Amino acid sequence: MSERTFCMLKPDAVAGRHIGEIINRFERVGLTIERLEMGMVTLDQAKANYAEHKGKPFYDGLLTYITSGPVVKMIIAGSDAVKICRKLMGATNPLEAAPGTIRGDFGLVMDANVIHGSDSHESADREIAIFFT
Ligand code: D4T
Repeated sequence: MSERTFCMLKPDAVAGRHIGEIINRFERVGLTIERLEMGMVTLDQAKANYAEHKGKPFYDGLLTYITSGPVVKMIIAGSDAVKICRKLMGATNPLEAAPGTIRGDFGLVMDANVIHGSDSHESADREIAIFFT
């Protein structure tokens, strides 16, 4: 069944000039880039997106990092888009992400792990509402 997910290329992906190569990975499996916008994440958007991590030791650094430079926000559509995008992204920690995955190929450390993608349909709806108001 076709569905939509939210993905964001984080500041390190943009600064590293990896936008084209990463987007290509979604398109070549047959997913559709339905909406795309480059810009800064506001502090309010960052807090809303990472509410589940509030109080954790890495929370403040996460907010600082995600608001530190331009990102690319996307709505990606296709069959099982949520799961396929997570599979292409690889494990959260680049140290564990397999070679061939986005984080495995472009990431080095957890603090700057290249890309964010919704982990469920509910998160996708919530995150699309946060970032595409
Ligand atoms: P995002 O949300 O960025 O797609 O990542 P994940 O869904 O794969 O992972 P997450 O929510 O657990 O982590 C969000 C974000 O926080 C950073 N992080 C995470 C960190 O710096 N230290 C940590 O211990 C954890 C768990 C990396 C991604």
